[in-house]
Amino acid sequence: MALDIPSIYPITDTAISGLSIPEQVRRFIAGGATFIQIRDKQASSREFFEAAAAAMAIAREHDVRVVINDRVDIAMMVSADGVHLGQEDLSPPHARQLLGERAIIGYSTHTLQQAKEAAAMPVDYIAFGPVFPTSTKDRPDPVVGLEMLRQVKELIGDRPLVAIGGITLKTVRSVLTAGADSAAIISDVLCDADQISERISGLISLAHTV
Ligand code: TZP
Ligand code: MG
Repeated sequence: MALDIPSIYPITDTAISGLSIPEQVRRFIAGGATFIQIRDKQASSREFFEAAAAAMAIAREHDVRVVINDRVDIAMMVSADGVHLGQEDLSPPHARQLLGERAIIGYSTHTLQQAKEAAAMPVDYIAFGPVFPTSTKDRPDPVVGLEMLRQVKELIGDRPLVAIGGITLKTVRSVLTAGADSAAIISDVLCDADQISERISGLISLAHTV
């Protein structure tokens, strides 16, 4: 069955928020998030594992799904719902072999060709971006824009499409209108640690108007 993914998909970033991963997850959930990615490019493996385990305990209390960025091993150890993989991570077929049929596997793509290849892989959603300029990612791929996002939606058919990169309260409607099923957002949610829940609920309300 196709993955049911909510229109707002927040991702943790400790450097931007200044908060621990469990605390970010707590605030995402308080704002109404139901599907979260745990991402931390700076933490050691041990720190990432411990933070992910603590965040999973919170998510489980609220029936919120969590995918782990990059790390299939940590996703398995903390019994996460799945992983989010990039072009340089373990490939989706190999991750599927380890995680089994029920795990959620998301896959980042940055060109039409990559999106087309992803559609032939055992992935539950395809992320495409950066749709807009972003300063969150080191060495980001070239900006793809809304028109290419539309083309990807046509290319991949029913596979859920997640737009990512530079999405804000001002632009979230545009990516959903262009065909994205979900908007993955880091900095616009985390830029003010005291407003994380409010920003999430504002984004969810906006998404409902599309
Ligand atoms: N992949 C493509 S752009 C990006 C990732 C992880 C960063 C998204 O962060 P932001 O702050 O929402 O632009
Ligand atoms: Mg990755």
